[in-house]
Amino acid sequence: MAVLVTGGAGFIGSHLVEELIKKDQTVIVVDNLSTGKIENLPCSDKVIFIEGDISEKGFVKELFSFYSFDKVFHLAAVASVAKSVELPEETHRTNFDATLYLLESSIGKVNRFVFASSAAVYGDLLELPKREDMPVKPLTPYAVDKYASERYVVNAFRLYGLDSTAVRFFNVFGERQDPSSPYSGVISIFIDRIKRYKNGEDTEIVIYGDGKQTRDFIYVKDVVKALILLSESRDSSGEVFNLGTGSSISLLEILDILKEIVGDLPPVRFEKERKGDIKHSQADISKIKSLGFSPEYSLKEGLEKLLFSE
Ligand code: NAD
Ligand code: UD2
Repeated sequence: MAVLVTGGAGFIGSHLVEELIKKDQTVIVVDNLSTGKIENLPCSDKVIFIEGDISEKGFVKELFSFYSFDKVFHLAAVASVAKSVELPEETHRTNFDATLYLLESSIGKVNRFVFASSAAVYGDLLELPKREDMPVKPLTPYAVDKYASERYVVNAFRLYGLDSTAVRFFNVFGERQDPSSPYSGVISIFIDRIKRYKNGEDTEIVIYGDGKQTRDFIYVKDVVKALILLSESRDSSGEVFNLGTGSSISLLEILDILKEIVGDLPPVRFEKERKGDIKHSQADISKIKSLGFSPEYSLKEGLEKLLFSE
């Protein structure tokens, strides 16, 4: 039986697909290519790409009537918080309705269902590090949809016996993360600017606020390792897990590491702090560690890989 990866042509999804085919799985990728790219996918006869929109109920039904899936990794989403604020109804269809369509189709048919949630569900509550049993405060349509989806996902275990798990990603970085929007992951933007600068372009790094804000950055290969582990563990059913490294670092400290690796950096300009920005974020990862997970890559190793990749 095949494995379904929704959003498999996106940043994180494409790394997951790569790893699944190394494990000799046949992978069906469903993606509407709204932000994903076909070039992100490995060329392999183990990958079947279907262009489609998971917010169309008929499409999801047809997909499940045509294929049998052993596992579903549901990663497709409108991942931009800014877009969810701008277009709440449209993004809700992908970020929430589609989760229900996939869940309903999976009950009684699929052996494992893993859903990509987000640390955004914690909002701006101050207590750190974040544990899964702490209160949540979803502040944007994106965060509300992620939280509602994850409740449906984990409840599907209790109510219908679907082995389902929700994973709250903290700040993921790595190859193929698109740096083109100001709301793209900050590391992808920094690396893009450094590469341009090295190529002689007139460019700069912008820091919003004082640069002392901290985040828990996890390298994408470690995210993939965790997703596969969760999909193989019986103890993860009906549970929510944080996924980060368990430590956080400030933007200024990241710039120090980057300087250590590449020598000189583009000029740095400080801008006003962004509205809605949270100051600090850090995951408590004891729960996922108890299943045997530990991150393999240090931030510096991840940054080096990114800097020296194409
Ligand atoms: P991405 O935008 O690269 O990937 C999302 C993929 O979903 C894209 O390929 C896009 O084309 C596809 N997609 C969007 N709407 C679709 C639809 N209606 N039908 C079919 N495909 C659709 O983003 P990513 O960073 O790889 O994020 C993957 C998942 O992880 C998302 O659910 C995101 O919310 C979550 N997440 C990411 C981060 C991060 O740091 N990157 C943090 C928290 C959560
Ligand atoms: C992440 C998610 C977002 C949402 C949020 C919830 C990403 C890309 N974004 O936002 O979707 O889930 O968490 O809390 O994963 N910054 C700069 N210069 C830049 C770009 C960013 O200073 O050129 C700052 C930005 O203002 C913020 C920090 O860097 O303080 C991290 O920004 P981000 O967009 O990478 O991630 P975050 O945590 O704000």
